[in-house]
Amino acid sequence: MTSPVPDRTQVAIIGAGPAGLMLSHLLRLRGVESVVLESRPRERVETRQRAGILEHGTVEALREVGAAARMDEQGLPHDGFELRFSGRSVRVDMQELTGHHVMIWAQTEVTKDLIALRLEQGEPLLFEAEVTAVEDVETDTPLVRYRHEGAEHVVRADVVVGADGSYGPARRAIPDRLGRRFERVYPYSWLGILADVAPSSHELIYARGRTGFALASMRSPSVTRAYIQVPNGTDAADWDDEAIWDELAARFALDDGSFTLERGPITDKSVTPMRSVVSEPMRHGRLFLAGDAAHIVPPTGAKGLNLAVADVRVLAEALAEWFATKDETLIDAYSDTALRRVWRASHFSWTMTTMLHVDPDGDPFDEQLALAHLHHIEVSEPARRALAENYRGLALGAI
Ligand code: RFL
Ligand code: PHB
Repeated sequence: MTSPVPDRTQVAIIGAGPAGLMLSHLLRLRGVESVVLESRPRERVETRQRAGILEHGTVEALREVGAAARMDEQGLPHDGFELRFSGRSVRVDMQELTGHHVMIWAQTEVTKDLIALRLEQGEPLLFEAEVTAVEDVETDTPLVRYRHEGAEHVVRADVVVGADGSYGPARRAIPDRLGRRFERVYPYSWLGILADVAPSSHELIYARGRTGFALASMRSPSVTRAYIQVPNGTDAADWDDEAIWDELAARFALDDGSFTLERGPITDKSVTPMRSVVSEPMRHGRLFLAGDAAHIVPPTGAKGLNLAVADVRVLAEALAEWFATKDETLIDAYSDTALRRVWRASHFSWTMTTMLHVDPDGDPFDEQLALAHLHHIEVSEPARRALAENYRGLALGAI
């Protein structure tokens, strides 16, 4: 049976998440062909509730590839965010402290626009195409095997990119003896909700409540996104709507009574475990890893999607240079270059996570350290600036 997409290409990309889709567009702009294979149906990829915050570099990349029109019209630029603890509030003014803002624009919308553009361009992107093996990555003609509509197919390429998320097969093509894996599992999870009600605050609120973390975010002026810390193993169905709103209200409460939480119908509930993983190196022979395939951060720092896009911005440049000149300098540097940002983001995400969550196995000493950290941010402008600089993300090349 003939393959539904070309069976020979320059770059075979596994995964149509933000990393794979963005890479396909950046490569096309640089004159490099690619094929994108995605195991899930299109509708599933476009509706998975995930990230909400885009750094400036991610916004720029969407503009560069021509997938920013809706974001520029409907996205919500945010100049700052709030931290709450001990019944009081501190504002971190990113714009004033760093000269940059971030954009609220959901991952679902990012992927919708990247997919629509790719299909409009008539470029190869196949859904329900599950990659089952990545082979020959130590040769000049690596290949991927995939299954589509019950038939087995092969794509041969010059390069394979594993942008297949945290459970994809690409990483397994790197022999264990050549790599290292670093992992931190946190002793809590997030219960996330979407609700048809206007956000209670015009900026995000990250709160360390007495009983745990809470985050107030949004998807639009009429849709609230919020999260609360819950024990690992929690089933979302065990939380009824009233209990979620009560817990959010308690964790965001201010001593002066000035905060009111708006409640409304909850349309989506899900639980996300909190963990951090880094797999090194991000390259083996002709296989390159990008995004969650190589690293995961807990969402407290809003870095996952932004790291995925930063990886492929570096990778697209490196691959384009190599295809054009056969100069290997940039592709050889890819893993180290990407990992410097990954570890910066891992440290920042760990800092935000431990500062704002209540560790169920912790003791009063841990509690006081977290509060001392928050208090430092409250009283010190340099401390706020460091936090703001990490949150809005360092420019490409600055790390
Ligand atoms: P993805 O998005 O997981 O995409 C990988 C794709 O690969 C496909 N795949 C395969 N395809 C073919 N064959 C196979 N064998 C395959 N195996 C897998 C998958 O179906 C999938 O479509 O990874 P990518 O592109 O690296 O993007 C990473 C981001 O999705 C992730 O880091 C963020 O969502 C993390 N994240 C956040 N990041 C931010 O930057 N800001 C945020 O505010 C933020 N909030 C969040 C988040 C993640 C969350 N969850 C649910 C983990 C909030 C939450 C709750
Ligand atoms: C979200 O809006 O989903 C969101 C915002 C900030 C985070 C994590 C998630 O840190």
